[in-house]
Amino acid sequence: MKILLVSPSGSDLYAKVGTQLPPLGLLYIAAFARNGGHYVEVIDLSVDKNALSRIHLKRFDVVGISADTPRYPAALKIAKKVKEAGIPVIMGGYHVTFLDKDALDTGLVDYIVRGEGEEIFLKLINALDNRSELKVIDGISYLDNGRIVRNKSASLPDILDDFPYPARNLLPIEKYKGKIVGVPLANMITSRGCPYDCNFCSSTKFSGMKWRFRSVESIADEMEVLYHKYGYRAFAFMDDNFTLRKNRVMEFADEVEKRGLRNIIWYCFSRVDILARNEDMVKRMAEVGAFQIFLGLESVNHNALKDYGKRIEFEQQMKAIRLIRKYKMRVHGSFIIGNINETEKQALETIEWAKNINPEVTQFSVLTPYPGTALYNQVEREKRFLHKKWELYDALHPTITLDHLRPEDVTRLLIKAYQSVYLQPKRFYKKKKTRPVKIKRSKLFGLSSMVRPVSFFLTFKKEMNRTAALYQFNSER
Ligand code: B12
Repeated sequence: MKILLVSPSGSDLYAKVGTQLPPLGLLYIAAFARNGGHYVEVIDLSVDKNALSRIHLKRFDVVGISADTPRYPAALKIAKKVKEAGIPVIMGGYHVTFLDKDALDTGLVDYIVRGEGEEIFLKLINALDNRSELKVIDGISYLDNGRIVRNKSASLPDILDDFPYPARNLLPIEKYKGKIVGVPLANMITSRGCPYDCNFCSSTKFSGMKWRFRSVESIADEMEVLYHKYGYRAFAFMDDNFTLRKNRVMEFADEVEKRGLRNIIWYCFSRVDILARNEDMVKRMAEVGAFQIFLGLESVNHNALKDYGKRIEFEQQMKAIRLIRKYKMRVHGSFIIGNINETEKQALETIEWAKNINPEVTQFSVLTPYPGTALYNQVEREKRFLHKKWELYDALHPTITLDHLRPEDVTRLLIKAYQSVYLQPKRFYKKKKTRPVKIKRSKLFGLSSMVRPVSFFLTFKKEMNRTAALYQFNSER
């Protein structure tokens, strides 16, 4: 079959802060389909905005589209064009996994692939190719005479080492501007699943409680390709829990050294409790290039942490930050504004705390109910939805009614939060204690690291003002 895979364009704001990266999920799907003998092309509208109008859709037998929640409306627009060309549409990704019926009811989507899509998509394509039975394919939803057929969920792939690498060569990789401290960044996934199940996060519902992981040899093999063939020196491990098992991190460090992957820097997601109890692991990570660690710090308020189901304590938050800095790495701290019963005072306490910690990268998100999460179900139950304008579900816009804060308060607090952290004078003059990077980086890095926070803040504020007009705050409660 001739397959076109499309990644809709995301918010420009994320690209502006250096997170423009190839869509790994779609590239995994592409690799599987290609290995299954199909012809595949991929377009990513975030880097090539006009790709769709250039492409002759009738050349393809089927078009697959990714849809996380904020990009779902854009995904539907693409689906409309594809359907107008008479080509069947398959949609996959977080949003449609949980709201498959909504998508099918639009009449713009023929099949939904629910959950991790590699094996399911290939089976579906083969079935369409051979005109064989769809009801035996686990993990898909479709309409049959106007009625939704939701086949049972597929079992999650266990042996990730057998997966082909994402088909990066199907995209113009050099066009991606994702960088860390000026060094171009390659993104990778080394594990799937999460046993923590925080109430605002989609990962556990999507990928299961069981943590499935690649061997350190498999990770290093892919890194070698990225290092030698593509020339990358910076890596971002985008799994929810790169550090879940200490032994694997320690073995990974040995493997990186054994392979001679020198002068690299890397980034990963972790949890404060795991770091706080494993100083030896933190030290070892730094020795083999760990440079920046993402921590879901969320809130300084104990009750909020409890509501989020984070299972972390203040002491662990502070210790993890101390350890990261002790070994001269950078903290990427992520905070949440707008817990359902948060007061202005509590939100300001978290903002003040963030300002004091002053993570090198600081991210504030508005608590947002993503489909499939416990939070979404609570908001539905309590009738707290302000709107379902999915494009505004980007964690920068209010979407729910809170007990004490109005939507405009949340927006004001979010602006204040970014302003308090990024525009504080010490960010501009204080010497960084991070270990030096001995890798060639873009010439303008020094200048851009000064300008970027200001430019980010101005763009962010403009975006806030632009979108404030988009909603009518119909607080029904
Ligand atoms: C990296 C990342 C980003 C990067 C994206 C850059 C990039 N191209 O990788 C950046 C930093 C920009 C980003 C931003 C945001 N992100 Co983000 N991100 C992730 C993260 C950590 C990893 C993504 C990844 O590579 N996954 C690995 C691949 C293999 O999985 P995948 O992409 O989901 O693809 C699989 C399936 O979804 C499915 N599939 C996907 N597309 C298709 C298409 C077809 C046709 C088929 C059949 C199947 C299919 O099959 C794929 C293979 O198994 C995930 C968490 C996670 N564990 O996935 C969150 C996640 C995707 N992000 C999320 C969110 C909420 C956001 C933000 C909205 C808010 C924020 N502040 O984080 C923003 C805005 C995004 C936007 N679209 O504008 C949520 C999405 C929830 C939802 N319902 O939409 C996630 C799941 C985090 C979470 N746990 O809640 N993000």
